Amino acid sequence: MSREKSEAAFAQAVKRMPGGVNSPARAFGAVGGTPLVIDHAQGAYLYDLDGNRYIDYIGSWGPMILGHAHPEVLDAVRSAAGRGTSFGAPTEAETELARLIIDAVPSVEKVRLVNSGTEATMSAIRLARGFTGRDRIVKFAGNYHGHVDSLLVAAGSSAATLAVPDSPGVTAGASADTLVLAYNDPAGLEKAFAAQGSQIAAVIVEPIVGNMGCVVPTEDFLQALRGETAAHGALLIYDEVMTGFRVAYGGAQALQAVRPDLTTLGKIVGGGLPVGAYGGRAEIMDNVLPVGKVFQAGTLSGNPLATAAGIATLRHLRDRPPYQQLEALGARLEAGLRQAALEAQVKHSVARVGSMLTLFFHPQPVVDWQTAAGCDTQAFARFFWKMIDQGVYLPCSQYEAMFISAAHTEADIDATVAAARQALNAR
Ligand code: HOZ
Repeated sequence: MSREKSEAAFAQAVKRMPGGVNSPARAFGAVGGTPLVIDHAQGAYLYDLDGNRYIDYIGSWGPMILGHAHPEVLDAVRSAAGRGTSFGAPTEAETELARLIIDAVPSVEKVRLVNSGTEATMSAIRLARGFTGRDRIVKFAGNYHGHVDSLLVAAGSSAATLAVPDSPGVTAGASADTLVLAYNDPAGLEKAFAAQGSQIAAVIVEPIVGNMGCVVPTEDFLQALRGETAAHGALLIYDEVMTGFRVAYGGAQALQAVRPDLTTLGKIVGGGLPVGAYGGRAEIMDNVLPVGKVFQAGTLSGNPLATAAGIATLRHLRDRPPYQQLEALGARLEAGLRQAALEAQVKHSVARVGSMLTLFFHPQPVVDWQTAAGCDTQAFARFFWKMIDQGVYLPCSQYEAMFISAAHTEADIDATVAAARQALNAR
């Protein structure tokens, strides 16, 4: 498999952009080698500049649940573009995307559209602080909430992958009010609230983690999140940038008994274009300017093209839900990977919720950052490249989840498992 054209194009990129990329998650930092430069994508497949085809399990890091270049999404974007690309004034389409989100996500009564998941979490944190009049924020080690200063502490995703969980440039002041606790540790949470409960504005959490690989919360942890925040007058923020419209149409909260106060969204809600959103109880959301005093703004927020892609994607997911099909494909992939790892005698564990999945190179289930950090990341890197060589494009880090789309077929899954069997046996 030649990758000459990718290599030449990336050499040009490196001269002009830091690391050759516009987001470090793409830089192959954890697996080594040169990133593939993508020419186009269709359905479940990516095609690089050399014409190689890959079964794609990144899905643009989550948004492409319908598969790439879905005709309904493309038609919606083309039609919106013909009417103008940005107005800086209200449109009916914004209200329609807001309606779709509110109808889908159980705890959301009002919503504000922004341009990315990072903007959504940054804004939700500011709103929580403004609403409660408190400063402290609780986050969990290995959870990632975008590159917001106050949340870029013990962060997952690229921060964990590239070993900069606490970034230079984040001032001590910006993170001084951030309290980092262990995921899935109700006792730790109770202790923190017992000591500092009256100062805590909010707890922000990935209700199913995707950013240290897929990590599933325990029922006790979820109950403690809701119980402790409610008892101390703090808000509970569910970061559903990854899980929203992914694990269920209504997100993780539709699968769990817990209802958060605020929810952040991104990825699928924009159908592959840049959209984020934050929403929650009207009583809280009405503290945002211009009704309330918490400032948050954006020239391209609710942009017509992005909104059109989001509406087309959510309508499809609502009217022809693929979630049973995704569950079946996910279960097939999980069973196949487990079997392949067992046969190859690879120490492993697998975590999955619907179409989000991680094969951890760790003998025990990964429940928090401490266990995640014990994964054999070198073994992962070798596995990654052996999969690439067989035409399977996995997330290029042990600490990212695989995403399956509705465009994947059983044949794609079976080909992936066959490739994994070979890759794991060839170590
Ligand atoms: N938030 C994405 C999944 N961890 C990473 C995408 C990126 O940072 O480029």
